[in-house]
Amino acid sequence: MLKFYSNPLSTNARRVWIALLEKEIEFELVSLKLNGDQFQPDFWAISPFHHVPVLADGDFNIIETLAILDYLEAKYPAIPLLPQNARDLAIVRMVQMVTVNELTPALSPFVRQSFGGAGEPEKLEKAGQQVATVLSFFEELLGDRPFFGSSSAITLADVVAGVSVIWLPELGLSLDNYPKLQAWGDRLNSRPSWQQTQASPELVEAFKAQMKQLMKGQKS
Ligand SMILES: N[C@@H](CCC(=O)N[C@@H](CS)C(=O)NCC(=O)O)C(=O)O
Repeated sequence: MLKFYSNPLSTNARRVWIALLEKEIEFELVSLKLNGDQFQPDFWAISPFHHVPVLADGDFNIIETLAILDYLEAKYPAIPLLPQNARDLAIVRMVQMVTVNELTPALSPFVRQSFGGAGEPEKLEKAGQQVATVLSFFEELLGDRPFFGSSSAITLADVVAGVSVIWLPELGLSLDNYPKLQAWGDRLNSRPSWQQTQASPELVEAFKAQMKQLMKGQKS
């Protein structure tokens, strides 16, 4: 059986977890705490950059979220998460890559701030503009369809972008100017795969408290 190395608070691992559930693939969940256990030799041997997620299929270990998603799609095509036609496939890839290359780095100063880090107004302003550019691009690309690149079924674009976009309000980044994305986020959040992989509020609060302590240590 597939082994899925994860952590309940990892956005990257959540993407793989959602894909596994959406595709109804059986797997064994191995949960890491990421409190140093990712540096244990056994795990380091399968994940050379000590990150989750990792998917182990027999003796084949796959790292990198997007590679894992592609592997699952190719090996388990019965419930597809990628469209077939060229235009929609390009939409899915654009959304995936813009999420990873443009949105994720822009969120760093907001994440820092949410953990009590020093707010750096210039950085926040610039990053806020970048987030707005991404959201406008996504709003346009989604159009009147329920999912990115599909009128009928969830795609890997929804899985990858959704996990980040639904988090934005918690970081103080409103979705009010993006009604289509807001409705799309609600649609994703109501799916069993999203609800099942939602980290518990207790876990989130404990993590925030731990990060705030760390930030305090860095300031003093
Ligand atoms: N590019 C990797 C990034 C994975 C990543 O950054 N994972 C984080 C959790 S979201 C992690 O394992 N951090 C622990 C560490 O780096 O020691 C991917 O897309 O899978």
